[in-house]
Amino acid sequence: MSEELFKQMAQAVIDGDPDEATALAQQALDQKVDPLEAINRGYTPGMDVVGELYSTGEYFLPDLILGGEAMKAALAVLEPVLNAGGQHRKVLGTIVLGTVKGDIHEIGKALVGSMLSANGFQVYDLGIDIEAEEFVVKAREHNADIVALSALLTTTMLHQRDVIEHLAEAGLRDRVKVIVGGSPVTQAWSDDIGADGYAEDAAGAVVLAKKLMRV
Ligand code: B12
Repeated sequence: MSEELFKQMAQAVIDGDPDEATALAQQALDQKVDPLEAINRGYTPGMDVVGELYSTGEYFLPDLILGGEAMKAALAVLEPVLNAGGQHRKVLGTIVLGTVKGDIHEIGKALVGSMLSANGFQVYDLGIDIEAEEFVVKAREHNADIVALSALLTTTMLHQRDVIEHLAEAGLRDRVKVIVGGSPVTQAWSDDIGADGYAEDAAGAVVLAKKLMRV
């Protein structure tokens, strides 16, 4: 039964229909479908189709925007449930998170932030289009254990390296771990720029952050 619901969720994103995406998210909660599964098997595959249609020239920028709006509408319903129960646990570590300079993709980054906080991390989400210097300032201010960098463009992933260099210049690199992610990012890239780890998705980010904090 969930398979059909997942297909409808993907379709709501492909159609750029926030109302339908919201209704389906509510339906999933009513039917006790795991919200993370709804995101990973319903809405995200829809986003992938939107991306493919955009790259083949069948969709244009407004279609990307509408797809993003539909996904955000669904997350607004699902994220509070993902976050529930994460409030009173011992803090596992402090994470400064953001999308790097020149990049305004926020959906995946926000999901990573929600999952990390739901799993016991204190997360400071700086937002999108964040300068390398700002990551350094906030890492110092919050005494961060981990800086988490999102990049969705092949052009902006280069700024992940800049942040690592800025942290080193500020003398923080030996006490702050850096994790990287976003669709063009790979383990090879993470190794290449000297990051401490890469994860493919939000659940993987939690596993990685726990591993780095040795919990
Ligand atoms: C929605 C979208 C947009 C929306 C974003 C809306 C928003 N509020 O975020 C808008 C319309 C603004 C947009 C703009 C652009 N976009 Co766009 N966009 C997308 C799209 C369709 C979906 C992205 C998304 O939200 N996915 C869903 C989330 C859940 O997945 P995710 O972001 O990958 O995140 C997951 C993982 O990557 C990982 N993760 C993410 N961050 C991190 C961080 C860490 C530390 C870790 C561990 C893990 C991790 O976990 C997340 C959750 O599972 C993608 C295609 C795609 N399939 O990726 C194109 C795509 C990324 N966009 C693209 C392009 C070209 C653009 C524009 C340049 C278009 C233009 N001509 O203006 C602009 C760039 C603007 C800018 N300067 O940033 C290209 C990038 C090509 C490339 N290789 O560089 C893509 C791949 C589309 C395509 N196939 O051509 N876009």
